[in-house]
Amino acid sequence: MEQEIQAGKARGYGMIERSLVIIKPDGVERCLVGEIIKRFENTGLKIVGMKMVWIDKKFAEQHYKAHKSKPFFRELVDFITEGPVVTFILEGVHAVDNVRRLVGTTSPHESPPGTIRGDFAHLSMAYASKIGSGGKNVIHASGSKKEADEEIKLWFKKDEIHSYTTVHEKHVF
Ligand code: 3AN
Repeated sequence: MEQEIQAGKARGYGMIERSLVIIKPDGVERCLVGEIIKRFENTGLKIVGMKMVWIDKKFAEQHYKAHKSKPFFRELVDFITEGPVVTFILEGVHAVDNVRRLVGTTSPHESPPGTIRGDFAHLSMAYASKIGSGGKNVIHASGSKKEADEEIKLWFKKDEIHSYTTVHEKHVF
């Protein structure tokens, strides 16, 4: 039985995914890095790559290319380049949806307590638009598997992503 479990885990059945997370400059400057990482680690999601980077505008434009036509595109780029960010890749069962569930909804004022955006922010995107800020919502997480693949390719080189076993895998995967 144990052998079958291990073999099943190794196959993943298309359900073991990776998602990209970015703790934005507001989260880093508010010293929330440890608190945020702890929430993901508590669920058993596994960090397979991690770094602190201060991206330039060109890189930010690439990351936010899907939002190029939005009225808040410039503010988005300005905000994410305002200071260093901490980015990491999380791996686990349905990682993309699970990470978004822990992060909450785009607008912190609609994000329930218990979520990262609900617990550490409260502004609305309507307010962010009015004041011309990039919507300081602490964290970014990939919105779909396709987005996760593209974002991981953009942010991480192959040799920055690691394969190892956590002690928790016996019980949480
Ligand atoms: P999410 O980050 O939840 O996937 P998206 O992809 O819809 O949200 O939006 C990307 C980012 O754009 C959000 N994280 C937020 O910071 C910002 N944003 C969204 N709507 C607005 C808005 N109306 N005004 C300013 N910034 C916004």
